[in-house]
Amino acid sequence: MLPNLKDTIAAIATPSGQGAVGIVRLSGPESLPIARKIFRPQRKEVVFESHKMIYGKIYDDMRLIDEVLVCYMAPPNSFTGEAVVEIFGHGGTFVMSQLLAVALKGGARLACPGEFSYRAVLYGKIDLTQAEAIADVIEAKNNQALSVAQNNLNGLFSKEVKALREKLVEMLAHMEAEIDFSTEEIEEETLSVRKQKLSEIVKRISDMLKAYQLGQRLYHGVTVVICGRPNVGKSSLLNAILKRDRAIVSDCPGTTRDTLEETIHYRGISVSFIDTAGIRETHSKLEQIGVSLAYEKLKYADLKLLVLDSSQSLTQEDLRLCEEMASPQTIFVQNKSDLNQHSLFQVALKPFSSIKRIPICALKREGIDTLLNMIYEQIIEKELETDTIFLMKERHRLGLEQAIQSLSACEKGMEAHLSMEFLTVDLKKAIESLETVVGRVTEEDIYDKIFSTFCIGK
Ligand SMILES: Nc1nc2c(ncn2[C@@H]2O[C@H](COP(=O)(O)OP(=O)(O)OP(=O)(O)O)[C@@H](O)[C@H]2O)c(=O)[nH]1
Ligand SMILES: [Mg+2]
Repeated sequence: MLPNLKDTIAAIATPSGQGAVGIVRLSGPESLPIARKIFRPQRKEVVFESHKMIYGKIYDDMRLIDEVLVCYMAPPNSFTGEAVVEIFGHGGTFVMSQLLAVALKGGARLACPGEFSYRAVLYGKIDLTQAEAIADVIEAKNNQALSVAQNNLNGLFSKEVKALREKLVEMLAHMEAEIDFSTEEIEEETLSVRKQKLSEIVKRISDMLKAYQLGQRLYHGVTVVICGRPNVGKSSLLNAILKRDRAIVSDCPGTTRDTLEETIHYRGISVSFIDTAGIRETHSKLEQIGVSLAYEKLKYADLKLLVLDSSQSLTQEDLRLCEEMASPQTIFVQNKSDLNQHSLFQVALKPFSSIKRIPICALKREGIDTLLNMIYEQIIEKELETDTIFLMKERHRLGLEQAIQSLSACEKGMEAHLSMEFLTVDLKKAIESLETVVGRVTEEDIYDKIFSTFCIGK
């Protein structure tokens, strides 16, 4: 449900807990009158000027609540674009809740989750992607995610989408003019120039979609599944990565039955490693469950480590797994490099020369850093070299994908020499899809889909 925008809202804007300073924020038409009611400046003659701190005390009738600094921000030069008052008090949980209570008693309503940011969007202070980025900056779990969120907050992403939208609007205007007037009067863009422009826009949007996946990985972290037949050293590898004995290791094939998941932070990215049961045909019910769990985890892996025992020749099971898993998302980990390599080991691997591989010794923790680096490069670094801006929301992806679909339909239509009326329908759809990414969605949509997930005070 949409909150009432006529209300003046208040909330504690700083995190709960002990802090040197805490802020209660008010936004709305009554902010200043409420501040006048509850705040007594030290120097009686001072007047509220925009963006100026005033020192004084907050009272609940006669009862002193806190010694504070108060800052008034006149519209439209505030975070929400409305009249905003921020009260900087002493940051204890109790004091803050008392300050908030006085503001509410003075006539404000407690803000709904995300309502400050929601108002900021409605009053044109920030756009949707920036509002979402606020939540992301606050929630960002690691450095990479933080810089991605900041990119969005700075509006880089929306600037790009808006620029693409402008180009399409311009093209649409030309095309509509051609429908309305006879073609001699209009300086006509040739069909090929127009096609060229469209395909450039499609290319740019597909780059952004690729970056979406990377953004997801940076933000949520990545999952790496360790798999292979029994006894090759999967659990030893997990332990070597974690530098502690997390998983049971034994020379008895079929030791690991369950999946074990542990997360490390590597160069600012959280990487979850999942150790799985050794994959083999088995009559043991428990082991069978373990094997199907392993396959389940493999489905959602960002990267797969297929562990092989290089001191032995590849078994039928190894070969089957190599074939099943041969893909750019797989690394062959040749374990037990401390033992003599079996003479047939490399020979058997010949058909898989395109797959990345690395020798390691999990037992002595040799080659682990190189492996981690390889994982990092595989998932992150290569793609980071692109200059694309990263997106983080499913909503962005959907909007961009729909835009591409409509643009492709438009391109096909051009090739088939369809009439301009048909082409403009697709173009309009594409423009609308881009608009769902940066704005112009219904207000109810905005509130329900985005802001209601924020915490109060943002
Ligand atoms: N020499 C040598 N032995 C290793 C190495 N890595 C693991 N092993 C041994 O190989 C045996 C199996 O190791 P695990 O880590 O339990 O193997 P696993 O793949 O998890 O086995 P399952 O859980 O049964 O599927 C143990 O005896 C380990 O000590 C290594 O690098 N060199
Ligand atoms: Mg194991």
